[in-house]
Amino acid sequence: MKLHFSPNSCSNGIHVILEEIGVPYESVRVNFQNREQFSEGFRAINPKGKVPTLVRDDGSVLTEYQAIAFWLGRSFPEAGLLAQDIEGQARALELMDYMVATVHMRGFTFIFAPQRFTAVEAAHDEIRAHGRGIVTDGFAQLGEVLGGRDWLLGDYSIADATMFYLTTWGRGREIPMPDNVSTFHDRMLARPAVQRMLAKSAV
Ligand SMILES: N[C@@H](CCC(=O)N[C@@H](CS)C(=O)NCC(=O)O)C(=O)O
Repeated sequence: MKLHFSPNSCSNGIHVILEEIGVPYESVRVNFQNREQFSEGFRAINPKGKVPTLVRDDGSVLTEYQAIAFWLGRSFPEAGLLAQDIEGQARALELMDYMVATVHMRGFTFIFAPQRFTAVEAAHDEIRAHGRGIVTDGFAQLGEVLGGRDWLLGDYSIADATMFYLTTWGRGREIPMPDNVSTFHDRMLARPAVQRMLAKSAV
């Protein structure tokens, strides 16, 4: 397998999942600074120009975060990163969809890239503030799900690897998060798989 990733992006979550699984894979950096995601070479692999992009051993390409995480969880059950039963799988998808489609796409993207939504510079602060509201609410909701447990669904899962990329961004932007979410982030940082991912993706 080959993961096309960009450091400190949402591909960090998939990168962690691959490290947790422990099978051999190659990681290939897509250099956003050079706008490599828009290059002909990368577009030939993923026409959407996004990471994470996973090239599987049969050469087929899988895109979209939740699909990749679900496929990895199902394909490597021995790693124990996804419940075997349909209820547990639906709960993992429910959480990941909220984290990626809402907290990331409707929250952090507004904070990081308001210029994508309007060229009117005077409106950028308002767009950023809107994003911060979505993210702050997101962390509060995720904190409710986590409660007093170590991991979102009880057992460590693909959902936790996903929350880690959001809490990393949240720490970077000093976005308030409930204590249990902040502690969750530190718990993730202590995992050897996370440390390996951070070392491999350091630029
Ligand atoms: N819906 C996509 C979103 C992925 C996404 O937004 N990736 C960002 C990095 S966090 C990206 O590749 N951005 C490059 C760009 O938009 O130019 C997914 O779930 O995989």
